[in-house]
Amino acid sequence: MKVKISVIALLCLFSFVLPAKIHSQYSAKQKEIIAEKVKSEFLHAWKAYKKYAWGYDALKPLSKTGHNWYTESLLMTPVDAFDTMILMGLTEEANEAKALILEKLNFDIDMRIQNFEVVIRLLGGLLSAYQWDGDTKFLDLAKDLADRLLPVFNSPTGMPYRYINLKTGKTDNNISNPAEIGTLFIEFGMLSKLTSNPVYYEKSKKAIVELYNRKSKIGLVGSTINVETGEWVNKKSHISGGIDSYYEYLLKGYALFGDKDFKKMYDESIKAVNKYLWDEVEGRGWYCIADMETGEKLGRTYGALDAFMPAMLSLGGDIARAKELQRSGFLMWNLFGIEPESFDYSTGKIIYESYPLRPENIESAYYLYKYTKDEKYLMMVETYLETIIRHCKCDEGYAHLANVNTKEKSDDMESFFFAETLKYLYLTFAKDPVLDFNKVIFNTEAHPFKKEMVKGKK
Ligand code: DMJ
Repeated sequence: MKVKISVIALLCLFSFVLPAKIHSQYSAKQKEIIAEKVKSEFLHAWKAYKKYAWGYDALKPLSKTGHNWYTESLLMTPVDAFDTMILMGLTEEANEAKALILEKLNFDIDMRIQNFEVVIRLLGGLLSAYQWDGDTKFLDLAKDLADRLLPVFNSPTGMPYRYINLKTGKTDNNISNPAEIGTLFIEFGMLSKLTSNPVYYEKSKKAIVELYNRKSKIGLVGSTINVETGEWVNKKSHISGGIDSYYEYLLKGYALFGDKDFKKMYDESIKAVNKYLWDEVEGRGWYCIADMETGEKLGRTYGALDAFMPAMLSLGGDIARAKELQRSGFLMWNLFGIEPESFDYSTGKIIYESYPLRPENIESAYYLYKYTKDEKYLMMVETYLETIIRHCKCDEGYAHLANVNTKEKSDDMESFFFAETLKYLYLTFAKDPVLDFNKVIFNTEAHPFKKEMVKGKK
């Protein structure tokens, strides 16, 4: 144990050096300057997409080419980026993205797609575009997409298949996970409110409830489940990728729609998560991996995806735990000069060394700043901004890091960099009321859904 403690301590000593420019206090003017800086970084990335990948799903920033996820483009980047442009006041760019989307986006394609990714990025992006821009063509596109996706719920349990063909409705892949099953409700639920058609709300609610009903006796869920038989395939419980946004949507289902079933499900679930997964090492809190049936600890890893948790905890009212966990998230970022995908917090050893421009650590500091007004969270977000610029910026756009130790880049720029990472960086410093934090609920891809759109709607 002593050896492990000293490893972390040594890593802290050698790595915990904040970028020189970071402020310790922030005047209104300084915040405005930082917000403007984020905006110009957004433009740097968007111009590169425009120049080399216009009409494709995403830019490959090193080879300077366009890239599609599937055989044809679904315009992932423009749809994901659109509401960030609106919030940043980038009218010209928003108009050109809108024209492209309305002219080219077409879902009538014989193409197999992953339901979860398409829902959080495209359905979420289109619904948000409609709410912030007002053009009903966005809503028509969202409805067309959702209608094509509905057959995913036609499994014996009502939990969705992972893949579907957009034209034929043919589904496949019956081994899914809590995140892909549960992280549909905010988008489908919102569509029901906006179209007054309850079918989307009902089917996506049934899916998440069916998953919840299969939690273990001690209240945890596992990593993978068969949506046809309802049997768990992998019983490892954690809060990381594959489970993360299932918990997020239990909470947001109540926060956005006021549906009390969701409050009950969230309260029960978070109790078990905190009882069995919360872990402390050297006076710092983390969440571990444990067996969903017994609670036996199976691993002590934390990473970039887990870092969404302080945002969720603070939205759920547990500010104290959120603050403590964010302290760990900030340490993780600084230990390596930028956060790794995953590391062992008891030894400091990196498990996955990439950094694909993820937003979660920033999102959590943003939420905590909104709730506490403590400037230390501004300092954290500025640190995140400066290190991302330093290590990920390239001549044309921004690139993932293949390795946070060597800072070697890899040839990708995910659409969530526009939808989430740059949005949270900007909103932390932007002058109110670009967006009133209390009046929106972000979907898991940071598309802000307006609570007023739900009020009084069945
Ligand atoms: C995003 O697509 C969403 O935030 C999702 O919930 C998790 N992963 C990425 C960002 O890291």
